[in-house]
Amino acid sequence: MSENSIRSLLRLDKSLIMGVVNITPDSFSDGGQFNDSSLAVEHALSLVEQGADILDIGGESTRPGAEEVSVEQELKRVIPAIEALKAQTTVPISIDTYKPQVMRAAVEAGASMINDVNGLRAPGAVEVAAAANMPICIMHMQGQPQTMQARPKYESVVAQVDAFFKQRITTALDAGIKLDDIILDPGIGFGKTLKHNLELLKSVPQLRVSTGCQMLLGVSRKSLIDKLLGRAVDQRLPASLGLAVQSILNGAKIVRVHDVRETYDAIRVVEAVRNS
Ligand code: 7PJ
Repeated sequence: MSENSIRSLLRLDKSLIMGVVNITPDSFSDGGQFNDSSLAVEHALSLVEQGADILDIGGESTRPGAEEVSVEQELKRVIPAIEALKAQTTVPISIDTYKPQVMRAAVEAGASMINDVNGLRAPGAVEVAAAANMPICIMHMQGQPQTMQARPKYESVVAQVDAFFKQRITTALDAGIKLDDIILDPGIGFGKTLKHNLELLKSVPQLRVSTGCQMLLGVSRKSLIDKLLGRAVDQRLPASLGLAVQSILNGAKIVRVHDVRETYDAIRVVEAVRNS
């Protein structure tokens, strides 16, 4: 079998753009435009044209307050899309799920990365991720999507996220996941106030050194931009680009974004300066 392509990308001296492909009727930032599988595939292929390095396919919204969907429903949304994309592009596919059954089926259908907003905490998730033998993003979330923004509370958000990462790394390594395959994400907007989000964004260099892992940041169109600037979701592109650039300059390896073309340009000019 050929080397996992995301592993090769992770070794390159290059920032990676993960394009968001939501296949949900309630996904908050694309208004559910892509809730049909074939529309989602078309959208994903346009993100490839725009410069996406990785496609992140998700079938359950984890936006604050969103409802859970069943395994069957989630499979029906994501598996046909992954199969269709495998036939039409070589850009690697990440599966955005916390459900081990969906992880396993997505990997069988051709996904080559797992993106778990729940940090492999669902029963069986660590085992499925280990068996998949591929890069895995472990995200921090306080609480559950339904209630996480009700009352986020930390003594020290950075210390607690750092401790969570270390605990999850230990669990992942014990299950046989390779350290180089672990990508960490502080989970901007997942059980955090504006202050918590800003502190975490500022602490990316420190979290990287402390854990030794590569980092992924998801800031695109998030509500912290509204809290800072009072911008509706369709007015958040400039601030999203600012945060993506900030994340890359702070050492993040991957940014997860909706606006791939614009992010591509922003990041390539930053890299040109860095590599000059
Ligand atoms: C994130 C995610 C994130 C990772 C979502 C949205 C909400 N996965 N899935 N990191 N956010 N790893 O797209 O705004 O920040 S769903």
